[in-house]
Amino acid sequence: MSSSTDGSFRPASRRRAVAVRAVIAIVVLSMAAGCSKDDVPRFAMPKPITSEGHRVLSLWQGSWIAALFVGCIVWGLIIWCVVAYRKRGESTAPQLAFNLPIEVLYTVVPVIFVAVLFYFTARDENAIDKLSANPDVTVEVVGFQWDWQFNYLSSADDASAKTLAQVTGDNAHGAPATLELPAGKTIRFKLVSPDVIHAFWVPQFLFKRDVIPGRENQFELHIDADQAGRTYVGRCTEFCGLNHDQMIFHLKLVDPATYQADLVKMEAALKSGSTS
Ligand SMILES: [Cu+2]
Repeated sequence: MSSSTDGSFRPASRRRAVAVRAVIAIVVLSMAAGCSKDDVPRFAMPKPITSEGHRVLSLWQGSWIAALFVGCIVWGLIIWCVVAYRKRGESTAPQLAFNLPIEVLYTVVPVIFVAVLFYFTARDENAIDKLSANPDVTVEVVGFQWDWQFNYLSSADDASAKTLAQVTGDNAHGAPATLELPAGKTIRFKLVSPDVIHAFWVPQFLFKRDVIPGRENQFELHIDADQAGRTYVGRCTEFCGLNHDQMIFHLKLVDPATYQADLVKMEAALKSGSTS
């Protein structure tokens, strides 16, 4: 027992419980107060450059904050138990068989956490996997040992699509393919492979997908409008043989007018048989 500020006596355990609650409240309030989206750390993720990437980043940040919140409570309780219930003498500690309310609590609370994480993950996965009827640009991505070919298609419809332009890399001679895309537009990617499994990845997309022989994988990304003028490096992320590490390409983002002008040049190059 100890004396409180108003002169009355308050049990030490109650005082500790109040202190724990105060610490939790301070942590939660300091995380929430005055935090704009850009203030939240990215937890080792690159800065996203697509609408879908921003969505993935929010999910990643939310999961980390929830995990850290739970972690702080667990670490705090462990430290509290170690300090408050340390050995003080030779007498045997009280032997407790079970505590039903506590057991119900530590079963129900984790189930709620998992359900919440599942809900947000399923919601975002469905949104990211959605395909539009008429994307602005459709690119067939051919991953092969150990390079990339990009076929710009006239439409997303497999039956009627024609190849407008083609870019093929030559990583063996230090000339990776350049995938040029317009910023501010929706891009449909169709992934195919003639040989083994590869994986298409641009780190700043915060997204990657396998390139599988005999199966066409599709997805869409909407590139941020402020990305015109930027270039990034894309990679294969599925070990696909001896020169897997050299299987890179460049992503070049331009404004839509520049893209249209360059596409006309690439179409002319394909017709004349002088594609890169
Ligand atoms: Cu590879």
